[in-house]
Amino acid sequence: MSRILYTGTKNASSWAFRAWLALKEQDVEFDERVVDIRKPQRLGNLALIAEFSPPGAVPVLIDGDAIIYDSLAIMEYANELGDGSLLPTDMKLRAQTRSLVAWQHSGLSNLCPRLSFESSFYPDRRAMSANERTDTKRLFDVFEMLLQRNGGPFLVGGLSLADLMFVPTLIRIMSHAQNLDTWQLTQDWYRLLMSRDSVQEWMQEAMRLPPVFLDGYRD
Ligand SMILES: N[C@@H](CCC(=O)N[C@@H](CS)C(=O)NCC(=O)O)C(=O)O
Repeated sequence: MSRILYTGTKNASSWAFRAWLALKEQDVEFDERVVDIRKPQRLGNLALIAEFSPPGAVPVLIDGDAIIYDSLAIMEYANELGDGSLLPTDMKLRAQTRSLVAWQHSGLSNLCPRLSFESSFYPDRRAMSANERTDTKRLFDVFEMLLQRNGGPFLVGGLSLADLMFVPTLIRIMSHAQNLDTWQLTQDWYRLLMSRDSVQEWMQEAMRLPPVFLDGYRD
């Protein structure tokens, strides 16, 4: 197999998760090399990645002589290698999908840095702060509106890159949130995503790993 995806530790690497999901969902064959991104070995392992991929980060996909780095580039490439169904054919819906993808990819909110992907797997999780609840409301209101307007079951109708981009974010939020009654469509959408073979495969492995504890979680 000349196609190799370098991913990260499965309970710590949300960006690698997204790229991996797009390849799986498009039935693209690839070999996987898991890079241990936990400290203290993180720096040394990523230095090895930097020898062939300028950002020195995961994910990175090697396909023959092409080196494709950054989750979003890999997701788009996976879609093109596959049947292209992860971006809608309708131009406006496609632009909407790309807006959602770009929103997540460019930071989304203050939610992700403090509510790390790693923390989704902690046995003893803290309650969300008031700010985190406010950010969740803002985001979930958007999801609820999109699921209603586009008719579901996914954000823009059929499964798209936008859904896959948000999977790790949903996992972070759902593992910490308390009362989600206001967002019934969003809950159904989350359950549907979590039931997919691709998501299950990654998560089953992630849940078997020892938790990666980060500083600042309880501050
Ligand atoms: N924008 C990049 C972010 C990738 C990223 O931050 N990956 C983490 C692991 S999930 C990493 O390798 N960080 C090391 C670094 O950026 O130096 C992408 O979307 O792929």
